[in-house]
Amino acid sequence: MAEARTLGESLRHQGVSRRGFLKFCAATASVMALPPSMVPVMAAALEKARRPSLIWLSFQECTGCTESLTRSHAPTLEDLIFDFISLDYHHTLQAASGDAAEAAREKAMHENFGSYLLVVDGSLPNENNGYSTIAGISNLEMLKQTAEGAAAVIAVGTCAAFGGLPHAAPNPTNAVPVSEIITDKPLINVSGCPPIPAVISGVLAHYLIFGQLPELDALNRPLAFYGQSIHDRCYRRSFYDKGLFAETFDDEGAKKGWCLYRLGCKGPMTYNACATIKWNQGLSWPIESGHGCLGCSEPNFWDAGGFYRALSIPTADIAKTAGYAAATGVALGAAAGVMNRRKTSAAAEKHEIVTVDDLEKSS
Ligand code: FSX
Repeated sequence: MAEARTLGESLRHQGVSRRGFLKFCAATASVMALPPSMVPVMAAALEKARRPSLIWLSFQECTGCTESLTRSHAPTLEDLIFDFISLDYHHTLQAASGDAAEAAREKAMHENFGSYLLVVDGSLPNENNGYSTIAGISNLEMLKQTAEGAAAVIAVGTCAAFGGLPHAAPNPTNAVPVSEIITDKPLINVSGCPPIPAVISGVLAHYLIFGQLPELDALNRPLAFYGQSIHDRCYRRSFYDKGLFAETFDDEGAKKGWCLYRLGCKGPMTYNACATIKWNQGLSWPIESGHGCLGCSEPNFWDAGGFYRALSIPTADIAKTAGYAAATGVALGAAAGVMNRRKTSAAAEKHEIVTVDDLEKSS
């Protein structure tokens, strides 16, 4: 259960040194894109903060979000974060099972009413309440019960944020995101299938430090992590700007690390921090491994017309634009960018993925 002592006291009790604590604050500030001047402010705020109770509910999902969190390296930011919170209920990580597990959830809700954090992964079956249950309680009912006393709700993963895989056609359970059920609480979407673990912990750290959710984008995602597209920060971007594209996964262009746009990369329509934070302890990320971005942090990415279909500028248009750009000295990136914005602006505003096929159907 949440402890009365402050985080500073709790960390000292666990033998975390002052130096280790400040290193944690500096790493967290960097992940959250905060200036170094914020480190002492964070340290002071965290010292005084009390470990909040956190209840984590998992509904229709693949457990990838929890896997992502547990695959983070050690000693981790995430380890420290879990010293900073009291994780009172989590199906996969808790030791208790059966009645004892449910009793822990009820105790945490009761003792911390109004102040605990609720994390949800997975979407909600909104059609057949018996489709997915925990301890005989439907997912819908458990979410409503648990959200009632929560200070804020964090929807982790694209399933909880936008419906995700269970929402994909034909959506047999009428899966809906958390935001369609809980409308009277501060709610943040940490999308991605799965999300980057440092983004999950960064959001938790922000809440602990500032006592509120961070600044959000139009889809309720933290701007610090979802404020720029994959395309904007991609290290292959210079090849896109020069009109150099891989045409197959094993051609000369692919071997030279050229842009994966024509192989279906959804980077231009996808907002996430993979290009900067990366995965596997910052080792690599999909595009660095030679595979285009699937757009997994955007709504409807499973139904968006094919992971390997190119986005909205048909190949012929790219060629035309490249010719025009070469002839006039206008950079392809700028010209293609204008074309891309014009053709997809309505969808882009909603951050939806639009493929060539979609455009051809609608024209
Ligand atoms: Fe969904 Fe997460 Fe993808 Fe899986 O909990 S976001 S299917 S990684 O597990 O919810």
